[in-house]
Amino acid sequence: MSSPFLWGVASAAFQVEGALAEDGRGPSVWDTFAARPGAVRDGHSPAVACDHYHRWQQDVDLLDRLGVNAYRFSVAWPRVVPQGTGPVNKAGLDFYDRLVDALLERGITPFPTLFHWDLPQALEDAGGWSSRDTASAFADYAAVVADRMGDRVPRWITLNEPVVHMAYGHAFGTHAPGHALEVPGVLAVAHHLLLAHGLAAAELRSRGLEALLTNNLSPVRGPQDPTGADLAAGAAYDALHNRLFTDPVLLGSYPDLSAFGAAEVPGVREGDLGVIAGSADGIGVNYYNPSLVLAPEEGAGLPFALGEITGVPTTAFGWPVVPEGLTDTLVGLSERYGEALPPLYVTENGCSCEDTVVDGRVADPGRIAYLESHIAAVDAARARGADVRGYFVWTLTDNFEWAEGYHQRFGLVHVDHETQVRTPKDSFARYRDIIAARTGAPDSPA
Ligand code: PNW
Repeated sequence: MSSPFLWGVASAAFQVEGALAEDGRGPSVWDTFAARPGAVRDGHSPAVACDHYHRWQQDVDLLDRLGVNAYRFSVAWPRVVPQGTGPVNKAGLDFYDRLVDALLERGITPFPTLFHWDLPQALEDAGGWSSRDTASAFADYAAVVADRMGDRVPRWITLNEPVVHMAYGHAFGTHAPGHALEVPGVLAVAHHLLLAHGLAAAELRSRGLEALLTNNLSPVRGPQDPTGADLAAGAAYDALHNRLFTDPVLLGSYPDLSAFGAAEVPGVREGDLGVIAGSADGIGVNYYNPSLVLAPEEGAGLPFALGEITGVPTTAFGWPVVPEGLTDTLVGLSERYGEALPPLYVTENGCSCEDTVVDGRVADPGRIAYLESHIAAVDAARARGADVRGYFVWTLTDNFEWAEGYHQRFGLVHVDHETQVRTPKDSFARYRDIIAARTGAPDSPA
């Protein structure tokens, strides 16, 4: 019997939980980074976020009302292993254990992610993702969590969006841990993230569990009349954004990174690619928008430049709305990787939109249009043969949007961050109706 198509929503521990110093949680790189003046817009604090750590039952009730059959959340490494390695914090594991049971009681499949950017600060102090040891620490932590919940949770995502964590956290310095490394240092971070995935996948699989890797993918658009230099720039961007983490896992080799002046990826030891190759039982795709890639100016630091996609609507975040980009991404993966590609899951898709309160209702027509068009884009990809097994809206509740603080609202549920009152938006009702209409015949791409 094939399992039903998963209709879900996604969240991440640091963005919703709050309670950063409760029940033995250790500090993470995001606790530290968010406290730096200027790091988060208007100095917004993640200390409370959606207070999900205390209000999780209310949030599970919302999931139940929404009618999802799956929920993607992340486990906070610093709650489970506060110092990154060493003693396990039972209270931390208990929290996720209760959440898993509450989801299962309502027929909702838990779809956890083990790392959504909240590295224990103690590991950062020991070198973070620039250190190979962080990869083995991650595998040990994955084993601890799997031993506790693997009896009820068969499918695990190891890392969320390593490309964004690498680029924003370690090259631009706009996300935690806030480093601005040169190309070799950035690529070493990438390799250690991949190694972490591979080692954790081995732990999960040895327990009979599935290991998935989720990344942010962004199909490359060129200018109307591309030159050879534009095409070369597009290929370089594609290698970095879309292939750096996928090629090693699916093909066992790194893409050509010579445009970045990197003859090889630093830190790769004999046997590493063997650990990484074939280590995914599914690929999670987080899709928000395509990228317009152009030839760089002479003497620019990177082999590409990013342009602005015009002529389409934009979200409140300023991101262009291009649903066909999701079809292109899913079909493109199938074409590029063929038989080597495991099942696909759209593990995040959604938008930051302006909400208007009308008669106590939160109207968000922009989000409804976004979701409808992107769900249609998934259908189109499935009709063209892409093996897509699930779709997760980012996100359930308006939450802490990293360096943007509470300014970007991606939720199906409005959260008043003063009172923590949750109000389902119009898009919540619309998504509920879509799910209800389609869970009758879940596997038909209709
Ligand atoms: C993802 N970009 O982050 C993350 O997985 C979520 O935690 C986040 O809330 C969500 O998307 C919305 O931003 C991204 O600038 C951060 O391309 C930045 C980008 C993409 C994704």
